[in-house]
Amino acid sequence: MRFQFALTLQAIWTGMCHAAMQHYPAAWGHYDVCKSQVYSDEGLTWDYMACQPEAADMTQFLKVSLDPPNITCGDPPETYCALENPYMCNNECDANTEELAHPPQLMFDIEGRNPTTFWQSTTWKKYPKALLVNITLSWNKTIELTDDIVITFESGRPEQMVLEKSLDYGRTWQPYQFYATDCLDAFTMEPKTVQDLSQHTLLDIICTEDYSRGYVWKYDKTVRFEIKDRFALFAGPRLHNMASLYGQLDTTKNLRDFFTITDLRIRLLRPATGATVVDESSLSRYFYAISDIKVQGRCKCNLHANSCVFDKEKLSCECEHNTTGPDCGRCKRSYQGRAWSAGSYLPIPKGTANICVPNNIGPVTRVCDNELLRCQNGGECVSNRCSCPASHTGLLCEKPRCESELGGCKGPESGQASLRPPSLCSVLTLLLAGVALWRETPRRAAAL
Ligand SMILES: *[C@@H]1O[C@H](CO)[C@@H](O)[C@H](O)[C@H]1NC(C)=O
Ligand SMILES: *[C@@H]1O[C@H](CO)[C@@H](O)[C@H](O)[C@H]1NC(C)=O
Ligand SMILES: *[C@@H]1O[C@H](CO)[C@@H](O)[C@H](O)[C@H]1NC(C)=O
Ligand SMILES: *[C@@H]1O[C@H](CO)[C@@H](O)[C@H](O)[C@H]1NC(C)=O
Ligand SMILES: [Ca+2]
Repeated sequence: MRFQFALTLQAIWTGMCHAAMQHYPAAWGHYDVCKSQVYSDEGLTWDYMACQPEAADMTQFLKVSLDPPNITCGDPPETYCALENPYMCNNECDANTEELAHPPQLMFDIEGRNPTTFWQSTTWKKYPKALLVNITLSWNKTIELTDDIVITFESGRPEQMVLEKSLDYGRTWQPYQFYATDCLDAFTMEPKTVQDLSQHTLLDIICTEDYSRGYVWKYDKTVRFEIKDRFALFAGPRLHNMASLYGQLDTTKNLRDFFTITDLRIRLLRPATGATVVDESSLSRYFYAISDIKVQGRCKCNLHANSCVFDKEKLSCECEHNTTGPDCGRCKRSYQGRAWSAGSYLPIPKGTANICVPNNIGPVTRVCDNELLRCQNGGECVSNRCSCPASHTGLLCEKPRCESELGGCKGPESGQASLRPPSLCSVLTLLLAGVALWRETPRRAAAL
Protein backbone atom coordinates (compact mmCIF):
# COMPACT_ATOMS: atom_id res chain seq x y z
CA MET A 1 0.00 0.00 0.00
CA ARG A 2 2.80 2.33 0.91
CA PHE A 3 4.58 1.36 -2.23
CA GLN A 4 1.48 2.22 -4.23
CA PHE A 5 1.33 5.60 -2.59
CA ALA A 6 4.95 6.17 -3.45
CA LEU A 7 4.30 5.18 -7.04
CA THR A 8 1.40 7.60 -7.24
CA LEU A 9 3.55 10.38 -5.90
CA GLN A 10 6.36 9.43 -8.22
CA ALA A 11 3.96 9.56 -11.14
CA ILE A 12 2.63 12.95 -10.15
CA TRP A 13 6.13 14.24 -9.63
CA THR A 14 7.30 12.98 -13.00
CA GLY A 15 4.20 14.35 -14.65
CA MET A 16 4.17 17.75 -13.07
CA CYS A 17 7.74 18.64 -12.40
CA HIS A 18 9.20 17.31 -15.61
CA ALA A 19 6.56 18.89 -17.78
CA ALA A 20 7.03 22.16 -15.97
CA MET A 21 10.76 22.04 -16.55
CA GLN A 22 10.50 21.27 -20.25
CA HIS A 23 10.11 23.96 -22.82
CA TYR A 24 6.45 24.60 -23.37
CA PRO A 25 5.06 23.49 -26.70
CA ALA A 26 3.96 26.25 -29.03
CA ALA A 27 0.66 24.57 -29.73
CA TRP A 28 -1.12 24.43 -26.47
CA GLY A 29 -4.20 22.82 -24.99
CA HIS A 30 -7.43 24.67 -24.58
CA TYR A 31 -8.68 22.61 -21.65
CA ASP A 32 -11.96 21.98 -23.40
CA VAL A 33 -12.33 18.33 -22.39
CA CYS A 34 -12.91 17.16 -18.80
CA LYS A 35 -12.46 13.44 -19.36
CA SER A 36 -11.83 10.89 -22.06
CA GLN A 37 -11.94 7.12 -22.22
CA VAL A 38 -8.64 5.31 -22.48
CA TYR A 39 -7.56 1.67 -22.64
CA SER A 40 -5.30 0.56 -19.84
CA ASP A 41 -4.34 -2.72 -18.19
CA GLU A 42 -7.69 -2.70 -16.41
CA GLY A 43 -9.63 -2.21 -19.63
CA LEU A 44 -11.57 0.88 -20.58
CA THR A 45 -11.11 3.60 -17.96
CA TRP A 46 -11.57 7.31 -17.68
CA ASP A 47 -8.74 9.75 -17.95
CA TYR A 48 -9.60 13.03 -16.22
CA MET A 49 -8.25 16.40 -17.25
CA ALA A 50 -8.41 20.00 -16.13
CA CYS A 51 -11.11 21.76 -18.11
CA GLN A 52 -12.71 25.19 -18.43
CA PRO A 53 -15.58 26.74 -20.38
CA GLU A 54 -14.85 28.69 -23.52
CA ALA A 55 -14.52 32.45 -23.24
CA ALA A 56 -17.70 34.27 -24.25
CA ASP A 57 -19.36 37.66 -24.42
CA MET A 58 -20.36 38.05 -20.78
CA THR A 59 -22.62 41.07 -21.31
CA GLN A 60 -25.43 38.70 -22.30
CA PHE A 61 -25.65 37.43 -18.75
CA LEU A 62 -25.45 40.49 -16.55
CA LYS A 63 -27.84 42.68 -14.61
CA VAL A 64 -27.27 46.42 -14.91
CA SER A 65 -28.26 48.94 -12.29
CA LEU A 66 -27.77 52.69 -12.14
CA ASP A 67 -27.21 54.96 -9.19
CA PRO A 68 -28.96 57.37 -8.91
CA PRO A 69 -31.77 55.25 -10.39
CA ASN A 70 -33.41 58.19 -12.16
CA ILE A 71 -30.23 59.46 -13.84
CA THR A 72 -31.22 58.25 -17.33
CA CYS A 73 -32.36 61.10 -19.59
CA GLY A 74 -35.86 61.68 -20.92
CA ASP A 75 -38.07 62.00 -17.85
CA PRO A 76 -38.93 64.84 -18.28
CA PRO A 77 -37.80 65.16 -21.93
CA GLU A 78 -34.65 67.21 -22.50
CA THR A 79 -32.82 68.79 -25.39
CA TYR A 80 -29.06 68.34 -25.75
CA CYS A 81 -26.44 70.47 -27.39
CA ALA A 82 -23.23 69.35 -29.04
CA LEU A 83 -20.14 69.68 -26.87
CA GLU A 84 -18.15 71.41 -29.59
CA ASN A 85 -20.99 73.74 -30.64
CA PRO A 86 -23.38 75.22 -28.05
CA TYR A 87 -25.77 76.36 -30.81
CA MET A 88 -26.24 72.88 -32.22
CA CYS A 89 -29.06 71.67 -29.99
CA ASN A 90 -31.08 69.24 -32.06
CA ASN A 91 -30.64 66.19 -29.87
CA GLU A 92 -33.73 65.15 -27.95
CA CYS A 93 -34.23 62.55 -25.23
CA ASP A 94 -37.73 61.38 -24.28
CA ALA A 95 -38.13 58.27 -22.17
CA ASN A 96 -41.70 57.78 -23.35
CA THR A 97 -40.94 57.74 -27.07
CA GLU A 98 -39.13 54.63 -28.17
CA GLU A 99 -37.07 56.30 -30.89
CA LEU A 100 -35.94 59.04 -28.49
CA ALA A 101 -35.35 56.97 -25.35
CA HIS A 102 -31.89 55.93 -24.18
CA PRO A 103 -32.31 53.19 -21.55
CA PRO A 104 -29.32 51.29 -20.06
CA GLN A 105 -29.96 48.13 -22.15
CA LEU A 106 -28.71 50.00 -25.21
CA MET A 107 -25.16 49.66 -23.83
CA PHE A 108 -25.36 45.90 -24.41
CA ASP A 109 -27.37 45.46 -27.60
CA ILE A 110 -25.78 44.29 -30.83
CA GLU A 111 -24.02 47.20 -32.49
CA GLY A 112 -23.08 47.59 -36.11
CA ARG A 113 -26.27 49.40 -36.90
CA ASN A 114 -26.34 53.00 -38.00
CA PRO A 115 -27.07 55.13 -36.07
CA THR A 116 -25.63 53.63 -32.91
CA THR A 117 -27.86 52.94 -29.93
CA PHE A 118 -26.81 54.26 -26.55
CA TRP A 119 -27.64 54.97 -22.95
CA GLN A 120 -27.62 58.65 -22.00
CA SER A 121 -27.65 60.51 -18.70
CA THR A 122 -29.46 63.69 -17.78
CA THR A 123 -27.51 66.88 -18.44
CA TRP A 124 -25.29 68.62 -15.90
CA LYS A 125 -28.01 71.06 -14.95
CA LYS A 126 -27.03 71.06 -11.28
CA TYR A 127 -23.52 72.34 -12.01
CA PRO A 128 -21.33 72.97 -10.01
CA LYS A 129 -22.65 70.01 -8.01
CA ALA A 130 -20.83 67.00 -9.44
CA LEU A 131 -22.65 64.87 -12.01
CA LEU A 132 -22.09 61.43 -10.51
CA VAL A 133 -23.33 58.16 -11.99
CA ASN A 134 -22.58 54.58 -11.00
CA ILE A 135 -23.22 51.89 -13.58
CA THR A 136 -23.06 48.51 -11.86
CA LEU A 137 -22.85 45.26 -13.81
CA SER A 138 -23.61 42.12 -11.79
CA TRP A 139 -23.29 38.50 -12.79
CA ASN A 140 -24.07 36.79 -9.48
CA LYS A 141 -21.30 34.39 -10.51
CA THR A 142 -17.53 34.55 -10.42
CA ILE A 143 -16.12 35.06 -13.87
CA GLU A 144 -12.59 35.28 -15.20
CA LEU A 145 -11.78 38.05 -17.63
CA THR A 146 -10.06 36.94 -20.81
CA ASP A 147 -9.94 40.13 -22.86
CA ASP A 148 -9.92 43.90 -22.45
CA ILE A 149 -12.95 45.62 -21.00
CA VAL A 150 -13.94 48.21 -23.61
CA ILE A 151 -16.39 51.02 -22.93
CA THR A 152 -17.41 53.04 -25.98
CA PHE A 153 -18.74 56.52 -25.36
CA GLU A 154 -21.21 58.26 -27.59
CA SER A 155 -20.59 61.51 -25.71
CA GLY A 156 -17.09 62.78 -25.04
CA ARG A 157 -15.14 60.50 -22.77
CA PRO A 158 -15.44 61.47 -19.10
CA GLU A 159 -12.75 63.67 -17.60
CA GLN A 160 -12.79 61.62 -14.42
CA MET A 161 -13.84 58.03 -14.01
CA VAL A 162 -13.06 54.98 -11.88
CA LEU A 163 -13.53 51.36 -12.83
CA GLU A 164 -14.16 49.21 -9.78
CA LYS A 165 -14.60 45.49 -9.24
CA SER A 166 -16.12 43.23 -6.65
CA LEU A 167 -15.25 39.62 -5.97
CA ASP A 168 -17.94 39.07 -3.36
CA TYR A 169 -21.19 39.82 -5.18
CA GLY A 170 -21.05 43.55 -4.48
CA ARG A 171 -20.37 43.53 -0.74
CA THR A 172 -16.92 45.06 -1.09
CA TRP A 173 -15.37 46.98 -3.95
CA GLN A 174 -11.80 47.62 -5.04
CA PRO A 175 -10.64 50.07 -7.70
CA TYR A 176 -9.43 48.46 -10.92
CA GLN A 177 -8.22 51.58 -12.70
CA PHE A 178 -8.50 55.36 -12.45
CA TYR A 179 -9.02 57.52 -15.53
CA ALA A 180 -8.60 61.28 -15.72
CA THR A 181 -7.43 64.11 -17.93
CA ASP A 182 -5.19 65.04 -14.97
CA CYS A 183 -4.47 62.17 -12.59
CA LEU A 184 -2.62 64.28 -10.02
CA ASP A 185 -5.39 66.81 -9.82
CA ALA A 186 -8.26 64.32 -9.81
CA PHE A 187 -6.89 61.48 -7.68
CA THR A 188 -3.46 62.67 -6.48
CA MET A 189 -1.92 59.81 -8.42
CA GLU A 190 1.00 59.92 -10.84
CA PRO A 191 -0.23 59.25 -14.36
CA LYS A 192 0.88 55.86 -15.65
CA THR A 193 0.07 53.58 -18.53
CA VAL A 194 -0.18 49.83 -18.65
CA GLN A 195 3.20 49.85 -20.46
CA ASP A 196 4.80 51.08 -17.23
CA LEU A 197 3.82 47.87 -15.46
CA SER A 198 6.12 44.89 -14.98
CA GLN A 199 5.59 41.35 -13.73
CA HIS A 200 6.23 42.63 -10.23
CA THR A 201 3.87 45.60 -10.38
CA LEU A 202 1.13 43.94 -12.40
CA LEU A 203 -1.28 44.10 -9.50
CA ASP A 204 -0.73 47.83 -8.97
CA ILE A 205 -3.77 49.98 -9.49
CA ILE A 206 -2.89 52.87 -11.78
CA CYS A 207 -4.37 56.14 -12.95
CA THR A 208 -4.12 56.66 -16.69
CA GLU A 209 -4.60 59.74 -18.86
CA ASP A 210 -4.69 57.65 -22.04
CA TYR A 211 -8.44 57.55 -22.39
CA SER A 212 -9.63 60.94 -21.22
CA ARG A 213 -7.76 63.38 -23.39
CA GLY A 214 -9.60 66.42 -24.61
CA TYR A 215 -11.21 67.51 -27.77
CA VAL A 216 -10.26 64.72 -30.12
CA TRP A 217 -13.15 62.79 -28.64
CA LYS A 218 -14.97 62.50 -31.94
CA TYR A 219 -12.34 60.05 -33.17
CA ASP A 220 -11.37 58.28 -30.02
CA LYS A 221 -14.33 57.11 -28.07
CA THR A 222 -13.18 54.09 -26.12
CA VAL A 223 -12.01 53.64 -22.56
CA ARG A 224 -10.23 50.37 -21.93
CA PHE A 225 -9.11 48.23 -19.08
CA GLU A 226 -6.19 46.37 -20.57
CA ILE A 227 -6.33 42.68 -19.75
CA LYS A 228 -4.27 41.46 -22.71
CA ASP A 229 -1.37 43.83 -22.06
CA ARG A 230 -1.26 42.49 -18.52
CA PHE A 231 -1.37 38.88 -19.72
CA ALA A 232 1.46 39.76 -22.09
CA LEU A 233 3.77 40.49 -19.17
CA PHE A 234 3.88 36.73 -18.65
CA ALA A 235 2.83 35.32 -21.99
CA GLY A 236 4.89 37.54 -24.29
CA PRO A 237 3.76 40.32 -26.64
CA ARG A 238 1.57 38.16 -28.87
CA LEU A 239 0.51 35.86 -26.03
CA HIS A 240 2.44 33.02 -27.70
CA ASN A 241 3.50 31.64 -24.33
CA MET A 242 0.18 31.19 -22.58
CA ALA A 243 1.74 28.26 -20.75
CA SER A 244 3.88 30.64 -18.76
CA LEU A 245 0.83 32.70 -17.86
CA TYR A 246 -1.22 29.66 -16.93
CA GLY A 247 1.64 28.38 -14.82
CA GLN A 248 1.65 31.65 -12.90
CA LEU A 249 -2.13 31.70 -12.57
CA ASP A 250 -1.95 28.19 -11.16
CA THR A 251 0.41 29.07 -8.39
CA THR A 252 -0.47 32.65 -7.52
CA LYS A 253 -3.91 33.19 -6.10
CA ASN A 254 -3.47 36.96 -6.12
CA LEU A 255 -2.85 37.01 -9.82
CA ARG A 256 -5.82 34.75 -10.52
CA ASP A 257 -8.06 36.88 -8.32
CA PHE A 258 -6.93 40.03 -10.11
CA PHE A 259 -8.66 38.85 -13.27
CA THR A 260 -11.66 37.41 -11.43
CA ILE A 261 -14.85 39.39 -10.74
CA THR A 262 -18.48 38.98 -9.80
CA ASP A 263 -19.40 42.63 -10.47
CA LEU A 264 -18.00 45.67 -12.21
CA ARG A 265 -18.80 49.29 -11.47
CA ILE A 266 -18.15 52.25 -13.73
CA ARG A 267 -18.10 55.40 -11.63
CA LEU A 268 -18.57 58.45 -13.83
CA LEU A 269 -17.28 61.44 -11.86
CA ARG A 270 -17.00 64.31 -14.35
CA PRO A 271 -18.30 64.53 -17.90
CA ALA A 272 -16.30 65.76 -20.89
CA THR A 273 -16.22 69.54 -21.02
CA GLY A 274 -13.71 69.95 -23.82
CA ALA A 275 -12.34 73.10 -22.18
CA THR A 276 -10.80 74.31 -18.96
CA VAL A 277 -13.92 76.16 -17.89
CA VAL A 278 -17.47 74.90 -17.91
CA ASP A 279 -19.85 77.08 -19.93
CA GLU A 280 -22.58 77.71 -17.37
CA SER A 281 -24.91 79.27 -19.92
CA SER A 282 -25.11 76.03 -21.85
CA LEU A 283 -25.10 73.09 -19.43
CA SER A 284 -27.00 70.96 -21.93
CA ARG A 285 -23.66 70.27 -23.61
CA TYR A 286 -22.45 68.18 -20.68
CA PHE A 287 -23.67 64.63 -20.11
CA TYR A 288 -22.57 61.00 -20.40
CA ALA A 289 -23.62 58.64 -23.17
CA ILE A 290 -22.34 55.10 -23.67
CA SER A 291 -23.08 53.06 -26.76
CA ASP A 292 -21.33 49.80 -25.94
CA ILE A 293 -19.59 47.87 -23.18
CA LYS A 294 -17.54 44.77 -23.94
CA VAL A 295 -16.71 42.22 -21.27
CA GLN A 296 -15.18 38.95 -22.45
CA GLY A 297 -14.63 36.18 -19.98
CA ARG A 298 -15.52 32.74 -18.82
CA CYS A 299 -17.27 31.26 -15.84
CA LYS A 300 -14.84 30.41 -13.09
CA CYS A 301 -15.31 26.67 -12.54
CA ASN A 302 -11.97 25.90 -10.87
CA LEU A 303 -10.97 23.79 -13.90
CA HIS A 304 -13.71 21.28 -13.10
CA ALA A 305 -16.21 22.10 -15.88
CA ASN A 306 -16.10 22.81 -19.59
CA SER A 307 -19.51 24.37 -19.80
CA CYS A 308 -21.48 26.97 -17.97
CA VAL A 309 -25.22 27.35 -18.42
CA PHE A 310 -27.50 30.35 -18.13
CA ASP A 311 -30.70 29.11 -16.59
CA LYS A 312 -33.36 31.04 -14.67
CA GLU A 313 -31.35 34.24 -15.07
CA LYS A 314 -28.36 32.60 -13.43
CA LEU A 315 -24.99 31.35 -14.66
CA SER A 316 -23.66 28.13 -13.22
CA CYS A 317 -20.90 25.68 -14.00
CA GLU A 318 -21.85 22.16 -15.08
CA CYS A 319 -19.45 20.52 -12.70
CA GLU A 320 -17.52 17.34 -13.48
CA HIS A 321 -14.94 15.39 -11.48
CA ASN A 322 -17.57 14.84 -8.79
CA THR A 323 -17.46 18.44 -7.69
CA THR A 324 -20.46 20.66 -7.08
CA GLY A 325 -21.45 24.27 -6.28
CA PRO A 326 -21.82 27.29 -8.58
CA ASP A 327 -18.03 27.39 -9.13
CA CYS A 328 -17.44 23.62 -8.61
CA GLY A 329 -15.83 24.71 -5.38
CA ARG A 330 -16.71 21.66 -3.28
CA CYS A 331 -16.65 17.89 -3.50
CA LYS A 332 -20.00 16.12 -3.82
CA ARG A 333 -21.31 14.71 -0.58
CA SER A 334 -20.01 11.15 -0.90
CA TYR A 335 -16.80 12.18 -2.66
CA GLN A 336 -14.92 13.78 0.18
CA GLY A 337 -12.18 11.19 0.44
CA ARG A 338 -9.63 13.96 0.29
CA ALA A 339 -9.79 17.71 0.52
CA TRP A 340 -11.27 19.50 -2.48
CA SER A 341 -8.79 21.22 -4.69
CA ALA A 342 -9.01 23.21 -7.89
CA GLY A 343 -7.77 21.60 -11.07
CA SER A 344 -4.36 22.67 -12.27
CA TYR A 345 -3.19 23.93 -15.68
CA LEU A 346 -0.01 21.94 -15.19
CA PRO A 347 1.39 19.80 -16.65
CA ILE A 348 0.97 21.18 -20.14
CA PRO A 349 -1.21 20.54 -22.10
CA LYS A 350 -3.82 18.54 -20.23
CA GLY A 351 -3.36 19.79 -16.70
CA THR A 352 -4.32 17.86 -13.60
CA ALA A 353 -7.97 17.24 -12.82
CA ASN A 354 -7.67 16.80 -9.04
CA ILE A 355 -10.96 14.91 -9.03
CA CYS A 356 -12.89 14.33 -5.86
CA VAL A 357 -12.58 10.75 -4.66
CA PRO A 358 -15.15 8.60 -2.83
CA ASN A 359 -15.16 8.83 0.94
CA ASN A 360 -13.72 5.42 1.78
CA ILE A 361 -10.76 5.38 -0.52
CA GLY A 362 -8.33 3.99 2.06
CA PRO A 363 -4.65 4.61 2.59
CA VAL A 364 -4.09 6.81 -0.44
CA THR A 365 -5.59 9.64 1.56
CA ARG A 366 -2.88 9.37 4.22
CA VAL A 367 -0.82 12.46 3.78
CA CYS A 368 1.07 12.17 7.00
CA ASP A 369 2.11 9.85 9.69
CA ASN A 370 3.29 10.91 13.11
CA GLU A 371 6.60 9.17 12.76
CA LEU A 372 7.75 9.99 9.32
CA LEU A 373 5.89 12.15 6.87
CA ARG A 374 5.83 15.27 8.94
CA CYS A 375 3.39 18.08 8.68
CA GLN A 376 5.26 21.34 8.39
CA ASN A 377 5.14 24.62 10.26
CA GLY A 378 3.79 23.15 13.45
CA GLY A 379 0.94 21.21 11.84
CA GLU A 380 -0.19 18.07 13.64
CA CYS A 381 -1.01 14.77 12.08
CA VAL A 382 -4.60 13.85 12.92
CA SER A 383 -6.00 10.67 11.34
CA ASN A 384 -3.33 10.86 8.67
CA ARG A 385 -4.19 14.40 7.67
CA CYS A 386 -2.34 17.51 8.66
CA SER A 387 -4.18 19.78 11.01
CA CYS A 388 -2.58 23.13 10.31
CA PRO A 389 -1.99 26.10 12.62
CA ALA A 390 -3.93 29.27 11.77
CA SER A 391 -0.93 30.76 9.99
CA HIS A 392 -0.54 27.97 7.43
CA THR A 393 -2.54 25.92 4.99
CA GLY A 394 -2.05 23.23 2.36
CA LEU A 395 -1.80 19.43 2.42
CA LEU A 396 1.33 19.56 4.59
CA CYS A 397 0.71 23.06 6.03
CA GLU A 398 3.44 24.14 3.63
CA LYS A 399 1.79 27.37 2.49
CA PRO A 400 1.60 30.56 4.58
CA ARG A 401 -2.09 31.36 4.74
CA CYS A 402 -1.53 34.96 3.68
CA GLU A 403 -0.41 33.70 0.24
CA SER A 404 -3.94 32.69 -0.53
CA GLU A 405 -5.40 35.99 0.53
CA LEU A 406 -5.98 39.11 -1.50
CA GLY A 407 -2.92 41.29 -1.26
CA GLY A 408 -0.62 38.37 -0.53
CA CYS A 409 1.90 38.21 2.26
CA LYS A 410 3.03 41.79 1.87
CA GLY A 411 -0.39 43.39 2.23
CA PRO A 412 -2.73 44.76 -0.43
CA GLU A 413 -0.98 48.08 -1.06
CA SER A 414 2.39 46.74 -2.10
CA GLY A 415 1.31 45.17 -5.36
CA GLN A 416 4.63 43.36 -5.20
CA ALA A 417 2.74 40.17 -4.57
CA SER A 418 4.77 37.03 -4.59
CA LEU A 419 4.80 35.90 -8.17
CA ARG A 420 7.10 33.02 -7.47
CA PRO A 421 7.48 29.96 -9.69
CA PRO A 422 5.52 26.82 -8.71
CA SER A 423 6.40 25.43 -5.33
CA LEU A 424 4.42 22.25 -5.92
CA CYS A 425 7.46 20.44 -7.25
CA SER A 426 9.43 21.10 -4.13
CA VAL A 427 6.53 19.85 -2.04
CA LEU A 428 6.28 16.70 -4.10
CA THR A 429 10.01 16.18 -3.99
CA LEU A 430 9.79 16.47 -0.25
CA LEU A 431 6.95 13.99 -0.13
CA LEU A 432 8.92 11.54 -2.20
CA ALA A 433 11.88 11.87 0.11
CA GLY A 434 9.52 11.23 2.98
CA VAL A 435 8.12 8.13 1.36
CA ALA A 436 11.58 6.76 0.73
CA LEU A 437 12.20 7.06 4.46
CA TRP A 438 8.85 5.52 5.20
CA ARG A 439 9.66 2.48 3.14
CA GLU A 440 12.82 2.01 5.20
CA THR A 441 10.95 1.78 8.50
CA PRO A 442 9.72 -1.82 8.59
CA ARG A 443 13.30 -2.97 8.40
CA ARG A 444 14.40 -0.67 11.17
CA ALA A 445 11.41 -1.69 13.25
CA ALA A 446 12.31 -5.35 12.77
CA ALA A 447 15.83 -4.69 13.92
CA LEU A 448 14.63 -3.26 17.24
C1 LIG B 1 -34.01 61.75 -8.82
O1 LIG B 1 -34.59 61.42 -7.57
C2 LIG B 1 -34.09 62.22 -6.48
C3 LIG B 1 -34.81 61.76 -5.20
O2 LIG B 1 -34.96 60.39 -5.19
C4 LIG B 1 -34.40 63.71 -6.72
O3 LIG B 1 -33.83 64.48 -5.68
C5 LIG B 1 -33.77 64.12 -8.05
O4 LIG B 1 -34.13 65.45 -8.35
C6 LIG B 1 -34.24 63.20 -9.17
N1 LIG B 1 -33.52 63.56 -10.37
C7 LIG B 1 -34.11 63.69 -11.55
C8 LIG B 1 -33.22 64.05 -12.69
O5 LIG B 1 -35.31 63.53 -11.72
C1 LIG C 1 -21.39 54.95 -6.24
O1 LIG C 1 -20.53 53.97 -5.65
C2 LIG C 1 -19.70 54.47 -4.63
C3 LIG C 1 -18.85 53.34 -4.09
O2 LIG C 1 -18.42 52.45 -5.07
C4 LIG C 1 -20.50 55.11 -3.53
O3 LIG C 1 -19.65 55.69 -2.58
C5 LIG C 1 -21.46 56.14 -4.09
O4 LIG C 1 -22.30 56.64 -3.08
C6 LIG C 1 -22.31 55.53 -5.19
N1 LIG C 1 -23.29 56.45 -5.75
C7 LIG C 1 -23.02 57.51 -6.48
C8 LIG C 1 -24.18 58.24 -7.04
O5 LIG C 1 -21.89 57.91 -6.69
C1 LIG D 1 -27.67 34.71 -6.91
O1 LIG D 1 -27.58 33.32 -7.03
C2 LIG D 1 -28.04 32.59 -5.91
C3 LIG D 1 -27.85 31.13 -6.18
O2 LIG D 1 -26.52 30.83 -6.43
C4 LIG D 1 -29.51 32.91 -5.65
O3 LIG D 1 -29.93 32.25 -4.47
C5 LIG D 1 -29.67 34.42 -5.47
O4 LIG D 1 -31.03 34.73 -5.34
C6 LIG D 1 -29.10 35.14 -6.67
N1 LIG D 1 -29.15 36.57 -6.43
C7 LIG D 1 -29.63 37.43 -7.31
C8 LIG D 1 -29.60 38.86 -6.89
O5 LIG D 1 -30.07 37.08 -8.39
C1 LIG E 1 -18.38 10.51 -10.09
O1 LIG E 1 -19.26 9.59 -9.48
C2 LIG E 1 -20.01 8.79 -10.36
C3 LIG E 1 -20.89 7.91 -9.52
O2 LIG E 1 -21.73 8.68 -8.73
C4 LIG E 1 -19.10 7.98 -11.24
O3 LIG E 1 -19.85 7.21 -12.17
C5 LIG E 1 -18.18 8.93 -12.00
O4 LIG E 1 -17.29 8.21 -12.78
C6 LIG E 1 -17.44 9.83 -11.05
N1 LIG E 1 -16.68 10.79 -11.79
C7 LIG E 1 -15.43 11.10 -11.52
C8 LIG E 1 -14.81 12.16 -12.34
O5 LIG E 1 -14.80 10.56 -10.63
CA1 LIG F 1 -25.60 50.07 -28.28
